[in-house]
Amino acid sequence: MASQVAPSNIVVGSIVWVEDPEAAWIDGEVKKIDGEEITIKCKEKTVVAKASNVNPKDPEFPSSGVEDMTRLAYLHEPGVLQNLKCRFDMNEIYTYTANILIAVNPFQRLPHLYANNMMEKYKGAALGELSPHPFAIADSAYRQMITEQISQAILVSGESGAGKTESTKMLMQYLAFMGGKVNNTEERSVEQKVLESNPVLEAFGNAKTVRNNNSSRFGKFVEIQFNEWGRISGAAIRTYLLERSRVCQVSDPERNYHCFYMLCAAPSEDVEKYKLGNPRTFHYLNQSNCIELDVLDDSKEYLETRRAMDVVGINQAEQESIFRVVAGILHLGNVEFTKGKETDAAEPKDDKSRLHLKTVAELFMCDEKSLGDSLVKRVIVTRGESITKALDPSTAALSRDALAKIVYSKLFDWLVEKINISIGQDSESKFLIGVLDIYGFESFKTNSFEQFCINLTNEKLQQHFNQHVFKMEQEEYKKEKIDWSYIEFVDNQDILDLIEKKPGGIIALLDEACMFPRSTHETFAQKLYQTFKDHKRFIKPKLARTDFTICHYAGDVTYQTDLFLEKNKDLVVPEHQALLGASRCSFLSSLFPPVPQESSKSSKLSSIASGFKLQLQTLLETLSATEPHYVRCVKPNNALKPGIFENNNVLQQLRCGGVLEAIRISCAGFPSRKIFREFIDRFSILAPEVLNGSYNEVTACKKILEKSGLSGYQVGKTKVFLRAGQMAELDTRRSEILGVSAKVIQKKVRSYL
Ligand code: AD9
Ligand code: MG
Repeated sequence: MASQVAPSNIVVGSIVWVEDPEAAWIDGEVKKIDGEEITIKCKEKTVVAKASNVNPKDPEFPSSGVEDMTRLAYLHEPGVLQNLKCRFDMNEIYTYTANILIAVNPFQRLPHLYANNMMEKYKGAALGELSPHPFAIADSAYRQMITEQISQAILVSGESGAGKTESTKMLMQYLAFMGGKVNNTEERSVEQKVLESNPVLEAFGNAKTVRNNNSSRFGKFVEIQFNEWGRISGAAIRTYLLERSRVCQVSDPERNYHCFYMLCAAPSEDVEKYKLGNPRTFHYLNQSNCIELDVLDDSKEYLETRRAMDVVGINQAEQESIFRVVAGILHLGNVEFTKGKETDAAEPKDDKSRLHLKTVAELFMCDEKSLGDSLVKRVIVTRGESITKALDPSTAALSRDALAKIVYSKLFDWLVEKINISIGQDSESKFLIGVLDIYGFESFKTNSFEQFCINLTNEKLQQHFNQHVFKMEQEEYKKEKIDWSYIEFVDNQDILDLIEKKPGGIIALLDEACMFPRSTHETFAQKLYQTFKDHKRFIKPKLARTDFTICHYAGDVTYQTDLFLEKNKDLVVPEHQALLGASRCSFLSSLFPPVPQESSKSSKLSSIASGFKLQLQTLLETLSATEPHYVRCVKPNNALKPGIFENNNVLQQLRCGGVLEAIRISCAGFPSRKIFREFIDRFSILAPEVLNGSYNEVTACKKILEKSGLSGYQVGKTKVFLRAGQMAELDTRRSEILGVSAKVIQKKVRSYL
């Protein structure tokens, strides 16, 4: 971020921040200035730096930092970082940037932040009056909904393990507290069901990864509906892209979904009923050495999950079926295949595999022979003739995994739908508050289709954020006809076009490739190279044959196309469909309703990427009808440990979340504004003569401002626009005149920034 203070402010003897490859920024004293070169004596070394890499350090930086970044004397990268770190060291993990809440994950319980009476304290307090907190954001959303009668959204973002889900739970808890009813009946209230949906969805949709012991492997938008009295009257949960591959493939030291381990640790009667036992005996779990987690007691979690399922309205019979199916998936994973004696056709490897197959048939309540056949045979229809083809062992294993994945993902969707039905929607609802907990930007060593979809999500949300923070700001200035040299911001529309333009974007080309039986990831990659060879945001990496790079707003990401085609096909193998559709377990058969003839044979492809794109479009439409609030979560270290704050790591996340950019824009412009009438009501005391009746509103405002001696402000058509800090200055003067202690006012003025 460019310095806002001209380097000419830096003289010999100034204390400055200078860029450092390890610590990001270090401080020291200027010893010599030689044109563009500045020599700085830091604690451990002397650095010679270019003037553009040096920023002034605030000599009066308060030892406890500031609660709102916009109050920093110098608003630049090192200042922002110093403030966050200094607060983090005092266990103050929340900080505002105007009305964006930055939350740094403490990786430890901090009781002072979540004491019992905290929600009561935040109720009705203006944003900024109390310490920064998710409760304050939720309260402000709730109050705006009531007073302005507009739906609200709280968008929580950040990388994996940054604390999105924990923050989301606090927001929901607060909204339930504000909008809940006194409930004297047996019936569970809507808000109880909403809150208890969390442990249920976490049991089936969260897993331990290297980045987070309780990583959500799906995105979630919870829409809480309110009636005209501001009481919760319904809710809807929408989920996005559950990671399916985890059901069959777990890399060390990660885990599969929590529910599998919970079930293995269930009370003995359940374990016996489902023929389970040591999780290490199951292929879908033992690919990783990580089975138990210190932080999670699977047997306790099992009982907790069952209890939460009761609350959200999943009855005992349904719970039985769900866990029976989960157990069936584990047994399915243990069916191994080998070549038959005479042919290459796959058959179960040994008695053990046959026994597991039998158990799966029992648990799935389907015919054992049909189950076996559905794994090792395919019926191919060509020109009206059907031929049965035997699969080889490795294809049969893939078929087995495909079955496990489709059953699990349908089970997850069923849970979400069931919870939604049980909570109930209020179609008459006047307003809603949506809370979005969705995966942050991802860039790993290898990036596949999942990262591609996740990063598309982030591009869309970033555009929404840009539009809100930047475009709204500029439009307001334009509308008010005030002088404003347009601050440039990086619009990412070109990246969105590259990905989702129809026809011609990457998703369209991917769908096309999926429709042609001869396409491979090689032909797909070639097509991308040809189509986008001149696109600014697309790069063919030098040595790569099938990889491609997208220049995302948050950085370049190189994707490996190997599994793109396979992962994009949203197809249920007809044999699996027929098998499970005929299951005697009504729960399982309901997950596979008969497919209408038309669509089963039509060549139209059902594509995951296109489906997801549509889902995102709906989400963005919902969001655009709301007033957004932002919570940006930051992960201070990759060790997931308390007390460690890694500067470079944090900076990177602030950049990706657009936080630094938002600060710059907001402070470079006019962050405080007031309509004329309100301005006069508040500040006429600074120039009482304006009240004598001879001034219209505009001139009255101008008069007050002139007398105040401020400069740089602007007077628009209906509002006064003030620069950062000026509202506070006016308030201080007002309070001096009123004789009110400046201290009290100082505390209040934060809310105007
Ligand atoms: V992921 O994209 O779903 O992998 P999240 O959701 O961003 O990720 P999560 O909320 O699950 O991260 O937080 C990770 C862990 O950090 C939690 O399990 C807690 O152990 C820890 N955490 C996060 N926020 C807090 C907090 N406010 N107080 C204490 C926290 N611990
Ligand atoms: Mg999460």
